[in-house]
Formats: sequence, C-alpha cells, structure tokens
Amino acid sequence: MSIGIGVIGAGVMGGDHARSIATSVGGAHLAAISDADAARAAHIAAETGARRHFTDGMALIADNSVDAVLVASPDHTHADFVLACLRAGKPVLCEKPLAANAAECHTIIAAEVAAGRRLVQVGFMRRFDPAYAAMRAKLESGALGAAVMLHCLHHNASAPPWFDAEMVITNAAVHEIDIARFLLDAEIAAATVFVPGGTQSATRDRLLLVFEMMSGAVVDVGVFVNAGYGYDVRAELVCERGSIARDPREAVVLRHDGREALDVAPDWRAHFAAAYRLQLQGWVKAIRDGVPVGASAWDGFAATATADACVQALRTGERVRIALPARPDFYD
Ligand code: ISE
Repeated sequence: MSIGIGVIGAGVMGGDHARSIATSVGGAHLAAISDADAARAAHIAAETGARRHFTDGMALIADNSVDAVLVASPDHTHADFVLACLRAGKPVLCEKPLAANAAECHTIIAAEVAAGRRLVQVGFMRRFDPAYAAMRAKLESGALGAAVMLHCLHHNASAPPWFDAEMVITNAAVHEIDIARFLLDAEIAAATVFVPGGTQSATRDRLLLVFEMMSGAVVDVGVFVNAGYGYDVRAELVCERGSIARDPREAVVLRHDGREALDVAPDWRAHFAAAYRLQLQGWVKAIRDGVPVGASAWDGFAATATADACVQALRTGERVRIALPARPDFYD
C-alpha cells in the first residue's frame, strides 16, 4: 500500500518536499498540502497533483487520506502540529526546529513516550548526506583511532538584514550542533561563542563557536551567513591516526583558460539535494518497516537546548556548561 503523505506549509521548503514526494519517493504519494495562504496551497497542489489542499494544517492531519505528515510551516507552529500528529497516531517528519524552546520539545517527548511508539523524526537532513554518513562509518570502523577534533565551516551566500547573531546560532549553527552530536556520538558538555571583532562589533553575521564534547573531543565551528560567494559547508574529523574530511563535490571539474574550477552551490537546497531526497526515502522506509531512522524527538530537544546554551554564551561572553537530563530508554 502506498503511504499518503500530507505536507503542511507550501513555502520554499514545503514546496520542494511536495515536489520530491510527488516525483522521486517510492512507496508513497502526495495526498494533501496545506498553507494558511489558500492560493499558495492550491498552486502547489495543481503543480504536484496532490489530491486535496487545505488552509488549516489541523484539518490536513485529521484527513483520512493522510497517513503521515511532513511539517514545513513557520517555526513557531511546529510543536502544535507535531503534538496533533501524535494524538492522531500519525508519523511526522518535522523540519527543524522541532519546537520553539526546550520546554516545548519536552512536551513532545512526553507525548511520544506516552504514545509508546516512535512517530517523530526531525528534519536534520545532513544525517542522510552521503559524505557525512561516510565520515561516521569511517570513524566507527576504528581504523583511524578516536576522534580528537572536528573542524566545521558553514557559509551562506547571504542572509536577510533581520538575521541577527542569535539566529546565526538557532537557524544555521544548530545544524552543526546536530552533526557534531551525530558524528562524534556524544553530547556537547560546554559551549563558548566568539564574535570576530569583539562583542561590541557591529557585524553580527559571523561567529566562531567552540564545543567541548562529553567524549573529550573539541569542535570548532565558523559560521558566516553573508559570505557572498555561495553556500559552503565543510567538515574535517581529526583522529588519532589520520583525518576524515567531507568532500561533497560533484565529479565535474572545469579546466579553462589556465584555471581549474568547481561550482559552488547557491544555497542549502542545492548543496544538500541528495540528503533531502534520501531523508524522505528513509522516512518512508522507516514508516513501512517500523524501524525509526534519522534524528529523533530527543535529538530535536538536545539541539534546541544546546543552541539555547550557545545563545547564553553569546550574550554573556562566557563558557556555558550544558547538562542535559538523562535520555529516556525509549530513544535507545
Ligand atoms: C537554513 O535555515 C537551513 O536550515 C540550512 O540548512 C542552513 O545551512 C542555513 O544556514 C539556514 O539558514
């Protein structure tokens, strides 16, 4: 039986997901789409062949043709939709962040544990990126020994003027928080945030974050959201006996006029296109097999709580210790 997916949110990300489900994901079909803007929902429905469209995400969740829900609506609406999916017993893939704050993430965890079934996946799509997955597999092989450092770089071509330093953390660096936890299989024990040019600097679009992991490894993350030249994400794991670097480049290299060149993706949708597609396919397979994959509600909570600590480190200029509560066995 094909799984009927309902997508909440017909903006840039919701539209992309709807098109992928309609064209590139096996074992599922796009059953419905919703958006507060009726014309936008109708437009994506017509483009993708979605059978139903709504202005109310709650009506989409309740609809009988919808077996599973993808939440790509504005961030502050995520928690209510995820909780409604849990009440309806429907699997849900929620774009990051899982919720607006750690307390709301906790409410979701409590509801999922009470439901007794893993229904929530968080859209930290990098976990499905072939290059990051290969880095983790190589580290786990043990051939290079333990990881001692992780260097991360995260550049966006440009960000809107209202994108402030706290958003650099909660919107962009939160992916680095998740990928550090994923690659190193450890929680972040402490965070320090440096503002290049000093805390009084007028430029608030670049930050250097340092994470001390529970494993003893140290992570540095440079985020610059107005880098100009394109979207660029890099990572290198330094191990006891070698290093593992992420190289997601396409196989095509242009040599012309005395230069060798590679294209730089304009944004994360292009850079992580394979990861987004594999995430959707992995989610559908997980629903069919009953074996969860990807980031859990717990991972969504840990990322939000750690990002909150980083915001505190930014505001105070101090090293902030992070002590998460014990992870429920349910998420083992
Ligand atoms: C954006 O919201 C994302 O989620 C991208 O993955 C991230 O790389 C980018 O910096 C964010 O603004």
